[in-house]
Amino acid sequence: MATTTKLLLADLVSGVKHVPSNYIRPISDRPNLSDIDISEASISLIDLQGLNGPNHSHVIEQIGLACQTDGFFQVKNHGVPEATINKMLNIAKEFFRLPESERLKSYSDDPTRATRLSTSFNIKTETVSNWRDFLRLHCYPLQDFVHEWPSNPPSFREDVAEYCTSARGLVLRLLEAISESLGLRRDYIYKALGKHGQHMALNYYPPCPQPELTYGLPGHTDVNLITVLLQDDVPGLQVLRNGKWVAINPIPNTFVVNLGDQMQVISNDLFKSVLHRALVNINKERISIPTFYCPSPDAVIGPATELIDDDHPAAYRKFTYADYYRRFWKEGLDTQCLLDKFKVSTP
Ligand SMILES: O=C(O)CCC(=O)C(=O)O
Repeated sequence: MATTTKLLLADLVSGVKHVPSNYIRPISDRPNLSDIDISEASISLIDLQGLNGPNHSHVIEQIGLACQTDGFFQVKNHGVPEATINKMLNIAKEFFRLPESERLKSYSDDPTRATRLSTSFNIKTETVSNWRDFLRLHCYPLQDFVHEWPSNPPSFREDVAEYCTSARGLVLRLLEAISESLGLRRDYIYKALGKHGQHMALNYYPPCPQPELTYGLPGHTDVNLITVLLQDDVPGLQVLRNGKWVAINPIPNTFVVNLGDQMQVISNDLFKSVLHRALVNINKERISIPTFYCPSPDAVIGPATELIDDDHPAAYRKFTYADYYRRFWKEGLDTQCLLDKFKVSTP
């Protein structure tokens, strides 16, 4: 076979009939139908409209329960306008359809870059590749980063800025509700994040001729505080619940919310950062757009003092988010127990 110098998966595999060997997972680590939960019970869909009226406490209870049991929930009536969502999905699609030479202007394999197009997860450290290209953008504070973003398609910066500003508004409401559901002051989590950070990824999963051999993303937890995921109409996301994978199939105009490792730490293990993965599709490309909300690098993260007592000692030591984040990119997605390395050591 001729050698190729293609950097991005979409260009490398256009028209291939077989998954290249470096994308094939060992047999014990492939999407396996017997591991999939086909019962009806999916992840809760919570109506956020209720936060503003007499149902407020009920919605807070629903959020708290979902955070304790699944670490995942879906939201509707979330306040992000449908037009903003549609523009975001369309501009992402247009970006990944640009000619290779145009997309490659944003390419970098350096995970410390604030704006970069890359492939798989971390091609410098991983042994098996993932069936994904992604554009990663830092987006808060917006004015610090927007000038670095792609300027093609021409409305990219405007459409993405509108989306991420609105997504941030949703995250801030969720942070208040989650603080309240933990019995903390409503601004507790907001104030625990230093100057705050917001990143997003535009994930592009090309059609895959043998989806049973590989992953778009293998099982991983999110390193950040909370993720709000927008997905197009192609299924692929699965969440681990009681040892089985549960699909979260797309519902138009809703978001999937999941807690990341930092929320598990702040909640002193009351709330969970849960494994999830993305499968790929034989016929269809798929786009998903996670907004990763995070502490600023210098923020010191640890369990909320109010959640520590004799019966519930602090489960984690204090650390800076920069420390945690650096270790995440170094050790890779296959490290399922990064949180354990920040636990208070037991005698
Ligand atoms: O594509 C998805 O549905 C999940 C994406 C994800 O987990 C991630 O980007 O970390």
